[in-house]
Amino acid sequence: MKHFEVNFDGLVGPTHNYAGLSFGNVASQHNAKQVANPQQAAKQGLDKMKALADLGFKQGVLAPQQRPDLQLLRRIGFSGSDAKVISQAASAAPDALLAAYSASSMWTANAATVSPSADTTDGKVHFTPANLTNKLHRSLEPQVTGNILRAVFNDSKYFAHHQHLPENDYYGDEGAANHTRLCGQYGDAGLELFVYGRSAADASQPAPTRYPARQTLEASQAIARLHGLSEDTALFIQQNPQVIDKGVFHNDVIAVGNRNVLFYHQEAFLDTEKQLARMRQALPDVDLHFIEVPAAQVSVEDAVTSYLFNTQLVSLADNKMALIAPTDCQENPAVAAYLSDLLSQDTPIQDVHYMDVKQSMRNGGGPACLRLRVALTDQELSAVNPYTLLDNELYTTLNQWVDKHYRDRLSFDDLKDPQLVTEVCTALDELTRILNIGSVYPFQQ
Ligand code: SUG
Repeated sequence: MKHFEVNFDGLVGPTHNYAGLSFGNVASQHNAKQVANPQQAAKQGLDKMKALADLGFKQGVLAPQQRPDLQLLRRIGFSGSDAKVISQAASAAPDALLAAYSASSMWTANAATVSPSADTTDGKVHFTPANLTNKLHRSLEPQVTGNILRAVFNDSKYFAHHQHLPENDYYGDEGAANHTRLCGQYGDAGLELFVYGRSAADASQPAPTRYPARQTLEASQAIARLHGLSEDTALFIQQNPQVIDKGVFHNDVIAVGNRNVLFYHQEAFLDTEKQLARMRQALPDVDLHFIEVPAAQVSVEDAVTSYLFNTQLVSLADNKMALIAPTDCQENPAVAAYLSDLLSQDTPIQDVHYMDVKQSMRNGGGPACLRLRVALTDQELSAVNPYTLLDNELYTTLNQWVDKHYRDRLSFDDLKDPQLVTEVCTALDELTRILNIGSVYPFQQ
């Protein structure tokens, strides 16, 4: 049997904009109210997917969400025609209109947590959409995310889908952004690392004081239970609260793992040595490589602005690996120097490929935020909806679809235009046919 890690990237939706919605995410706050270019954002994302596919990796596409979320606006008291709802919200509750319009589902690292079949007791691949309770605009995603995941992984013989966790910050869950997996080969049983920001039950535990900890220990434990992971298969690690307070709102902004390699910043975790010892103990037969980036070489601030750790760490031949990094890493002198030093060392990481995903980066979303990793056997892969797997034809079709339907500038004032609602629905209706995912959106039901 063959095994693959397939990256499912979020297709950037037609309403991509800069609304400053994410307190604790430095880029989102810093770039609030800039004019966005949804067309360029979607194309940068498609180019990243194509580059990975061209390197020989399996690459999938996840559809964006329906925006604006008119159900949110109606639920908070706006009524009448869609146009009236939008114009009323624009003057009486502009923040709610911005939340309703966010294209944040593009960051599919936050779509769900996925446990591969080699780790789970029933031998199925398990999916739990993230509830994303910490931010209003993101809390609108889990239901439709679940619909989309079911339409892509649509075979109960191989895939188990769970409902998202209860919608309260006690069970705040941000999905795969706080989850990584160490293993020998993708098909071997692995160790799933769940990184949380605070304990909801025990307020005496360390927690950040400036910015929110979005993921709780209780949420991570619930996901491990739902997915049928044993005590030996799940390790719960606390993120260093001080780095959350410096803008590390998800663990994938400060650490990334792939197979036998964990690449992380010196200040990423609490009790780092103890946790590394546990990893070694849990995987005695795996030749683990812990690549710790010293704060003296790359500060947490440089990691946050460059997204050095929001890189995709991918496997090449002969147990070598490459980083898929944002071009911002080339532009930061400390990070560029670190990477050239890293490549001269004897570690599995032997190459770096740079991608321009600046439209997404300005909202705090790097290459790794834009993808959900799913490790699959060849049998499981053949049960995936084939229309969502990227090849040259789908790349061309999706580019044409973007050209036809997307605007090349979007500002807050543009969100008041009721024509945008119709434009998005027309585009998404066509997309569901391209990706053959059925009626996943509220407007189609
Ligand atoms: O949740 N930004 C996203 C970025 C998510 C990045 N994902 C990972 N690290 N995996 C967030 O903060 C900003 C939207 C705005 O301000 O318009 C936003 O939602």
